[in-house]
Amino acid sequence: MFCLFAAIAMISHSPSADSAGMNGSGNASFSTCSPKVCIVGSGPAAFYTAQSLIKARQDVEVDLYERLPVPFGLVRFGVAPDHPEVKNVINTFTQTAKHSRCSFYGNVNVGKDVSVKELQQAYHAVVLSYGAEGNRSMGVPGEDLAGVYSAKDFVGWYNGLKSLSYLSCETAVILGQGNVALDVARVLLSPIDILKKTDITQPALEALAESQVRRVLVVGRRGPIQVACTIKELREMVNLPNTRPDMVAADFEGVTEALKDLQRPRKRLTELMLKTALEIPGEKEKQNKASRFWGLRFFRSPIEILADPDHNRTAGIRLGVNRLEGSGEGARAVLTGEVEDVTCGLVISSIGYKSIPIDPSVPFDSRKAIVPNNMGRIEQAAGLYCSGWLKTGPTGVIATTMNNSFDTARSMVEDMDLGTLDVSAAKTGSQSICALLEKRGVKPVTFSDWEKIDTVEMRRGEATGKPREKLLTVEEMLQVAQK
Ligand SMILES: Cc1cc2nc3c(=O)[nH]c(=O)nc-3n(C[C@H](O)[C@H](O)[C@H](O)COP(=O)(O)OP(=O)(O)OC[C@H]3O[C@@H](n4cnc5c(N)ncnc54)[C@H](O)[C@@H]3O)c2cc1C
Ligand SMILES: NC(=O)c1ccc[n+]([C@@H]2O[C@H](COP(=O)([O-])OP(=O)(O)OC[C@H]3O[C@@H](n4cnc5c(N)ncnc54)[C@H](OP(=O)(O)O)[C@@H]3O)[C@@H](O)[C@H]2O)c1
Ligand SMILES: *[C@@H]1O[C@H](CO)[C@@H](O)[C@H](O)[C@H]1NC(C)=O
Ligand SMILES: *[C@@H]1O[C@H](CO)[C@@H](O)[C@H](O)[C@H]1NC(C)=O
Ligand SMILES: *[C@@H]1O[C@H](CO)[C@@H](O)[C@H](O)[C@H]1NC(C)=O
Ligand SMILES: *[C@@H]1O[C@H](CO)[C@@H](O)[C@H](O)[C@H]1NC(C)=O
Ligand SMILES: CC(=O)N[C@H]1CO[C@H](CO)[C@@H](O)[C@@H]1O
Repeated sequence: MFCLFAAIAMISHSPSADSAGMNGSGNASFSTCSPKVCIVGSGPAAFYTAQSLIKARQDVEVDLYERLPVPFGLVRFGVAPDHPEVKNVINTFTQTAKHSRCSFYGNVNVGKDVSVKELQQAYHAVVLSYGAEGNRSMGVPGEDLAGVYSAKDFVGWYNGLKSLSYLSCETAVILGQGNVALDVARVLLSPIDILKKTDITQPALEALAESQVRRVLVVGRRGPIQVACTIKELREMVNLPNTRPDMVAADFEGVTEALKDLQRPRKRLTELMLKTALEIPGEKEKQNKASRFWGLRFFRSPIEILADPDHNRTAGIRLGVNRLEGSGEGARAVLTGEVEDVTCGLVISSIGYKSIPIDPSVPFDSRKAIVPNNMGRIEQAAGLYCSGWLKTGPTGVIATTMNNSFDTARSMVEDMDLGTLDVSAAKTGSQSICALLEKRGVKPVTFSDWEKIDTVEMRRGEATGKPREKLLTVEEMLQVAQK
């Protein structure tokens, strides 16, 4: 109560007090009493939650804590290099980060460097927006052989998060038929001339230039009507230069008849698949010259990764043949007992990401792999909120994440207005957290530090005609940031 009174008094008596409170750099009593919110993560969920909070309340101050020295989450480390237009959201995120009531602290691993309890003591509210950093595992023998990767690691490799590569085989099998699977298939088969103009990492570009991979099979456990990808991404495969689709016409039995019952987006997607599958190969001139193939395979579940006994490497995959129970999007795959072996040297499991718990004090539903919440309010934990993939599970495009983050911000503002989220006591915010981090030898990377990294990356890219050449290790990033 006292704080609120002081703030009002200051605004009405001093013409400069308003700006002192608003820009967050003044340290009048108004500033210490404004609601302080901390967000864990700096992907789309974190930035859209911050943006919405700052807009809805003129007094709230928001600090973002990010594990990596660089911001933007999957926009930097997930989105495919040949989709630069998707990354334009970075401009909006940068505006938010530069807002006077928003601060970025990179290189802070929440759960390790600082606990959620400590954040809760320093802030009125804590929003967990740390995404889905784990992978769903196939749970089949051979998953740990050389030549088997999760899509998460493979995507991380071409986007600068990991070092791995083994592309000296002819056939790659991708499990799962979502958009991530198609991203991976497209990058594996894209002409180097296209990739070299993107922000793909140099080591990945070099490995892809030498790649022996000629054939990529994208395998789903259910049928054509149940694929998880969207039409834009399928069309990109169909139009990929120098490649030819290689489908099994028998997989499409009954699909033409089922078209009439499908909703419009699913119907158009299925029509494109049908046309691609049933088109006579070699019909188009470009197809005659194609030296690379991609195909969707249906009704197959992974049973075992087969090893080359001499080298302990992947030599193939055993797939179980399924039949469908039920119809439409809810149909279930059931093993028939029949199996089929496919020779391949590379297996990429793209069956979805998975959130992981980062702090034992936070409720976590391990079955659904999300934080249990009601409109972003974490259940049984006052002052704790969540947004993004941690809240919903690892599905949805950036626009979906934006919507659900706005919903979380709306819940928070409601709670502040109603008083169910108490923001009356003064909180120390980043001041005490930074002191803690310093004691622990952790040096946060600020947003202007990130801008130094950004500048270096763009300058390095200019030399080779790419939008940027990413720094590949945390050490390198810190070196540039802290210069
Ligand atoms: C491979 C791939 C490609 C995609 N391509 C597209 C696309 O083309 N178009 C589209 O619209 N959508 C795309 N998406 C979906 C989109 O990326 C997601 O909707 C969105 O990124 C989810 O946002 P988020 O903030 O919840 O998670 P994330 O983007 O994952 O952000 C989470 C952040 O939290 C940080 N973090 C994790 N743990 C900690 C910790 N302990 N302490 C502090 N920080 C932590 C992470 O480093 C990360 O920066 C793609 C997704 C994937 C996986
Ligand atoms: N360009 C873009 O806009 C873009 C790019 C990348 C990602 N994204 C978005 O990011 C989100 C995540 O994408 P995603 O591809 O990781 O996930 P997804 O869309 O959920 O696809 C997962 C795929 O894995 C399969 N699968 C799941 N568990 C399996 C199992 N145990 N065995 C075999 N197959 C299994 C699913 O089949 P079932 O259907 O049978 O479960 C599905 O085909 C999606 O919403 C996607 O649209 C968008
Ligand atoms: C913020 O407020 C302080 C104190 O009134 C003032 O000196 C400073 O110039 C302001 N900064 C910005 C960026 O507005
Ligand atoms: C503002 O805070 C800083 C340290 O946080 C302190 O050094 C300074 O004296 C304070 N200024 C005023 C006007 O209170
Ligand atoms: C393959 O694995 C087996 C058992 O793990 C091991 O004994 C053998 O030395 C390995 N061979 C090679 C070539 O790595
Ligand atoms: C986001 O919300 C808006 C407004 O409610 C809606 O029109 C839009 O379809 C939603 N987008 C997604 C991807 O969910
Ligand atoms: C194939 C793969 O990369 N699997 C990883 C999935 O994530 C777990 C941890 O959650 C790792 O242990 C696996 O190696």
